[in-house]
Amino acid sequence: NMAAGAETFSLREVLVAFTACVSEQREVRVDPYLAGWKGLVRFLNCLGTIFSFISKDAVTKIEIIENYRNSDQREKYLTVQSMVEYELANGLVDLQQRSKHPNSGCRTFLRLHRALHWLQMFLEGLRTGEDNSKTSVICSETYNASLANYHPWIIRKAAGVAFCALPTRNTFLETMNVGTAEEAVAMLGDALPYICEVYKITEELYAQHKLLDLP
Ligand code: 1PZ
Repeated sequence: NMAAGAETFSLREVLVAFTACVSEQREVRVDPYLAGWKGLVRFLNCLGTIFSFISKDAVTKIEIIENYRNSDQREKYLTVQSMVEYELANGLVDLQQRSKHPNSGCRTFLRLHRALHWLQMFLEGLRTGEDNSKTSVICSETYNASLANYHPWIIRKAAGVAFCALPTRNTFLETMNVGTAEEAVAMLGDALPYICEVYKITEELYAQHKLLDLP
């Protein structure tokens, strides 16, 4: 049985949040980005406790950035562009190894950014997959092609075990609560270009400032 309120949850809200991320000046807004991630975490929690170690890490990272958004420097963290500019100009980023600023906005955001790349590939795999394809296979293939490269063996192993608990593609699409599997596929088709755009803008920004390998 679903907890009260959970039945109103829909992955649509998540995708709507990502559509609101890019500003007219092509900047990535932090608040809707975090709102999108919070929705993803709620969705992940619906899939079972075996995914808790993943959602906990995502929550930790969301909260680190939220704390910057609630601090005296909140204006500096309005967009990813202003965050990068502010933290770099003030020496708030550890570039070689984690020491004085282990939880900089830049390095924390980079972890979510890498996970967004996986998400983009995973949702595209789901969207274009055969009716009877296995979500666990789509998930592990896209994970191995992206995020896994940044994770130590023990995490890759735990992730692989968790993926086995994923339901079939059709059940997974229905868990998204956007209607039938066909309707979910249509929504993914509408929403994915926005996620790709958010990813692309961030990737270019980080590349330009040589921040893609932040420890
Ligand atoms: C639908 C199935 C969900 C599969 C999720 C696939 C991603 C697996 C990620 C497993 C990593 C969890 C443990 C934490 C690892 C951290 O070490 C890393 C690096 O952070 P650092 O150690 O440098 O501080 N954290 C990450 O890479 C962020 C991972 C966030 C993953 C969020 C997934 C949200 C899924 C939504 C599902 C629709």
